[in-house]
Amino acid sequence: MDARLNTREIGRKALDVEALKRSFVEWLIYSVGKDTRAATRRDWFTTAALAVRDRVVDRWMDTTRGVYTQDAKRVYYFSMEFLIGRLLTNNLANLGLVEACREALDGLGVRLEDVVDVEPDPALGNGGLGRLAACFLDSLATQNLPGYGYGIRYEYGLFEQRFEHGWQVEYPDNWLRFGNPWEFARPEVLYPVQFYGRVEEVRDGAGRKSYRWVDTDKVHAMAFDTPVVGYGGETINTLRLWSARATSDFHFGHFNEGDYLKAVESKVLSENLSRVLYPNDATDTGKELRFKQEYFFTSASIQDILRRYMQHHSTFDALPEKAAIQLNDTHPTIGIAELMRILIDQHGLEWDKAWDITSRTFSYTNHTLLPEALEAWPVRLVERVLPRHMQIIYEINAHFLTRIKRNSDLPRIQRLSLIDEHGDRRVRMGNLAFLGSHKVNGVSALHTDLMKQTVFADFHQEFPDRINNKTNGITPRRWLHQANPALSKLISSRIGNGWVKDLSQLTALAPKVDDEVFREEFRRAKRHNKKRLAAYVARHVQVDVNVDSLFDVQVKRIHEYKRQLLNLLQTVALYNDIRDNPTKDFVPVTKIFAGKAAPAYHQAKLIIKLANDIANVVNQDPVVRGQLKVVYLPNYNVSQAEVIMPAADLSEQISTAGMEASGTGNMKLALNGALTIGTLDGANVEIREHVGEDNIFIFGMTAAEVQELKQGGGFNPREVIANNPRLKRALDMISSGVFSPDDPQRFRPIVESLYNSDHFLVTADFEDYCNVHAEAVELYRDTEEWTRKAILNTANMGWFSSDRTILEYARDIWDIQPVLAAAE
Ligand code: B1H
Repeated sequence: MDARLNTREIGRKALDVEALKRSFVEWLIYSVGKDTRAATRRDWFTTAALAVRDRVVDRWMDTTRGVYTQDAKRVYYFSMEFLIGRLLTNNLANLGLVEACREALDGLGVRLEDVVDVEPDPALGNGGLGRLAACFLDSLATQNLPGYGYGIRYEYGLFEQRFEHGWQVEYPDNWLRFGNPWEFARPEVLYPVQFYGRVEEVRDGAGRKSYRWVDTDKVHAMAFDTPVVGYGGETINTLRLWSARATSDFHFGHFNEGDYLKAVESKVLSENLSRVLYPNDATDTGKELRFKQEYFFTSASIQDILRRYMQHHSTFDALPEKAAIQLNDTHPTIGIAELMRILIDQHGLEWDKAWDITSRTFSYTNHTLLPEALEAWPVRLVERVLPRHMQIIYEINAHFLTRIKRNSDLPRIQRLSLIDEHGDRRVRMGNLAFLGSHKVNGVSALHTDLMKQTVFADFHQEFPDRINNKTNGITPRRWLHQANPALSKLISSRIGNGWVKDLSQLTALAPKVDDEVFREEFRRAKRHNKKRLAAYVARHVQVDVNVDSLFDVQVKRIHEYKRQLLNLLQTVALYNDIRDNPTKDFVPVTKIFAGKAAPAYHQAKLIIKLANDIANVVNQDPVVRGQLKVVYLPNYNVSQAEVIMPAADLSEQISTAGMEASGTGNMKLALNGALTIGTLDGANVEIREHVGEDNIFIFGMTAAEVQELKQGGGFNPREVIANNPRLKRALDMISSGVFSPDDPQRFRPIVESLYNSDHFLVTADFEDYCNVHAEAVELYRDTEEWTRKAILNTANMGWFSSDRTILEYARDIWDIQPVLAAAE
């Protein structure tokens, strides 16, 4: 890049370097309290972060001031998870200061890479849902859109995964241990959040009823703000996360009874609210503390939004024109009842008025159709924890059921009701979210269609304009510009750097498939990234991988529907092929896995152990002659993904059709030039449309075929296995202990579940998967052809930028416009 800077830019950069150097020394001495000789790498990280943060503060205030003075409509993204990843490189890159910072640190005898590496990776999310929220924040800021993230400042993020004898073991992620230089604590931004207690009915002189929620336990929500730096540094938005702080008037009951210690104890316990992120992805544990977390952050956020709104307004009439609240899945749905409560109980609005304001303010994104993930809180729990909200939910339900009674029979009414009356009664949060929102969206075209056909079929019939699709996207800043400097530089050298803000410009690369030099350079970038990953693998799992082998990557949460097991069975079958043909020349393949399992998800943890046991046997078998290696990288997180995505050749997106709502790892891999092998599920369908069916490997049953098969009840995995000798052999090996000689029975539960039900249709798709996989591996021999397809993937993935997604939300759901920052 340096060679292409003009003299003005070189001059500016020199100034940046000098200024950075001065401020590094200043921060190190006066804030970290060390001199350059005593400073550790961590001290340098803190120093660099504080100095960079310093450079965004002015612009941050300009942004806030601009939005405030124009009283612009803002969007508030409510999410239990923000998987933001490390911020030093991200902020430097978005400010255009990476090279200046590198030089400034060099001048002080410090390597930027060493400093970047000690930054804790904030793991305030589980997977795709949390990472999507983070990509959206980046896109909102980059497009100068006034958007705030609201969530929880978990003291412990997602657990750290280690392998002990190949088993996943979880360790606490104490990411705040050394402080967090990016955030600003706001002890003055404090809101009370109430729990428990009871509801009193009061009547005024005219006999009008109103309600008071009394005898509650109170906790304070305290704000912590992190600046969100848009690309170019023009707009700096805010991520506001809440931390629980005990109040002095906690546990009313105990103090009255004179039980001082009990009262103090419950005060201390109240801060547990923001202690830890629940480690479930696409499942719902139904724990009381989780429900309280959901209410805690939603209530604080709504109070904050209303306070801000009231600075310009004296009635609530214009709230929907000034604030859009987006619910990231059902987790913050209790906010609908909370806004109703505040409008009615605290401000005396009539029901219909309050409902109109509320439902025009909220909108809801659904991220999964898996039944085990659809939140349904027991009525008894909601009643106890939030008694007034339970009343309000009943009343919302009563109004709605009155409306639909005219055109519905009893089963339809039961399906649409907010209350599931089967067994112990539950509040269906998806139904509440749907009803309380003016727009409801799915996250890929297929997923949105399935929402209409299945979970929300009745609601869709009742409100035909409400459901709309917003196919997910990923930010090109982190996932190409920052994570893949080699490819980024190559792209910019040919088409300029406009693609960073407008990813559709990548299509200009498509004609370059015929340019031999470009293909060679494209391969060189990939090889560079594969070397980087190989070094990472050697450092973390001590496996020596062949950089010229095909890097076949499946990285994501471990879940049966994602079918890591299908990949492993194919791996065993390939291992057998190699052993059966000891002289044959196979294309060397490196299978790379990474991903965490929910700590209580035993089957998923057993799959991890299976992968590690297979890796052990395969990697040590001399007959394999390095033609197959299996690697499982521990502790998958955003930083690790940044090393893996640019290095992949083949991207495994092999979920049972109809089960993966969208996927976003699929987009990161394809954008970085990996070819996809996948089912027609989630966003894979749209990826195929964009990259072209010649440049993707599709296999397996379609969602419609899966539906049909399940409805017909005619699927017999035993028969499928009996008819496929390669599959049978792989299963026999696993169940007889070939990979677990120390405990031959270990994997029986996995094999048995395939024989007995195979709920995720692993056996049904096995043969097609193996055939298509073999086709992909064969193609890899043809280096030029493979490169052409890889280039066409990168060139045609521009549509999957989260900038495109966010502009669609802004236009169709939020009705917000860009705002330019206002200097003072
Ligand atoms: C997705 C979740 C999720 N869908 C419950 N649902 C959670 C559900 O802690 N919980 O209770 C946490 C997460 N996450 C994912 O969202 C989908 O599986 C992906 O397909 C999708 O790409 C992603 C973003 O839309």
